[in-house]
Amino acid sequence: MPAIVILGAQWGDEGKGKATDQLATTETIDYVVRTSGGHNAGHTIVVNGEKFATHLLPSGILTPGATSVIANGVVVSPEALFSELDALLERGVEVADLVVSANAHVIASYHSTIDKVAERFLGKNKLGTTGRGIGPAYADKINRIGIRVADLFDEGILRKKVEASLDLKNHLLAKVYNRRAIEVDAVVEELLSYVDRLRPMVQDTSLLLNRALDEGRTVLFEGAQATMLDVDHGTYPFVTSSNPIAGGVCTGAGIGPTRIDRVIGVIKAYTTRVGSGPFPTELFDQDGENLQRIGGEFGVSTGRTRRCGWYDAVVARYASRVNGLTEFFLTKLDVLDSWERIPVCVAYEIDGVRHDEMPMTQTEFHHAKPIYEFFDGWQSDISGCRSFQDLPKNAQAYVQALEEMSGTRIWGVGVGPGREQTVEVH
Ligand code: 2SA
Ligand code: GDP
Ligand code: MG
Repeated sequence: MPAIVILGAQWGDEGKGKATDQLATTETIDYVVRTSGGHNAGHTIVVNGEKFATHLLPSGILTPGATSVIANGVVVSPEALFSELDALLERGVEVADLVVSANAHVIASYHSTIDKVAERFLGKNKLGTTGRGIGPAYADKINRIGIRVADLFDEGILRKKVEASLDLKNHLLAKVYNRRAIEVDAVVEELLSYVDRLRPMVQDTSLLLNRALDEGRTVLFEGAQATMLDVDHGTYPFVTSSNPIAGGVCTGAGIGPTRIDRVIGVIKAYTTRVGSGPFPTELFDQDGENLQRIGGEFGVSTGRTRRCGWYDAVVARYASRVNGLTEFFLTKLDVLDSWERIPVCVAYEIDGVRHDEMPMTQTEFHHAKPIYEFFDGWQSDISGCRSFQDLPKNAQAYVQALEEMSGTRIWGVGVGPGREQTVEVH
């Protein structure tokens, strides 16, 4: 299977890092590629009981033998890139080769400054961004005043581009946000300081990946964020500024859609969300607190508490559809071990009308009330199960019911964070 996509089917933090790592243990993966987002991602991988988190780096960086690629669709903070790499090296990890696209856009320090002041300015209407400068960097890209990795290698071009980019921003900072201007010299100097270390990593990654696929190599495209955070198909404006859906892999890597063989949607056995925005199955009671505590639901990059709710099959069907999923990887089933009865949202009620599919508008989605079906819990510890048949009958029934209502078959089920804690379904 040469080209495989792994992506988030809900609002992020479904366990994409674990799914990627799981795949790498069963297939020989030659390339692990990030195609969207930046260091706002947070993927956790537990290897031999040791916990690793990646943010900008593909989680394949922990798989020696596989080449990690940061493709053109990613926004790259060189500072974050090297501090993340150094942190792994300091822990004595054998890191994989890393390639960075010449066309990827750069996040400079001013992008995160603007991200943070804009959020503060919005007050209670804030989006709840990670403050990492993701939105402002993508805005510059679309406004055609972005800085690309290749620009760092020509000081003259870099200076002109930084000047152009800061022109309007400094005006905004002074007039709207009442802030000091950002100095061009300081920005250029900082960016130039990364050049020597970055240069050997930079390649035409579209060419690299297409050639790899021509040669029958296995390429894994690792998603960041998730379907419901997609700027086109998510809960706009409460979304990230990129396209984490399967289509984003093509634009973000420079490969055609016909090259993709498998699209795996990672989905939790319940739902979480960080930041602002609608979330129909969100719980504000003891069940929500229990999911948060038992599931350890804290942001990997910012440490923020994640909002928690029950599994939403409408979201799952929507993710199946907009991504053309070939399978789901269901994570965190073990978190539900102690419940006697588990609700699952099968449809929404919106202004008195039942909706089996995602409503067309965000106004309707904001008013969506979950219609629940209830499943018997299994009330036993499943973290030691290693095959589907090992799971208690009620857990098997829960997985089968989710599969039936979610639109795509379930390939594997996570019963714990560890590399070995996965059960294959078929
Ligand atoms: P941004 O910073 O512009 O991308 O924020 C816009 C929205 O996207 C959400 N977002 C995320 N949601 C879940 N997980 C994310 N990554 C980290 C993790 C989150 C963390 O994996 O744990 O550490 O807090 C992520 N990144 C962006 C964000 O909450 C906004 O709603
Ligand atoms: P990602 O952003 O999708 O890669 O997910 P995160 O790493 O942000 O969050 C997922 C969290 O769930 C991590 O702490 C994982 O170690 C953990 N995790 C993943 N799969 C499972 C599972 O099946 N069971 C349990 N208990 N934890 C899991
Ligand atoms: Mg995460």
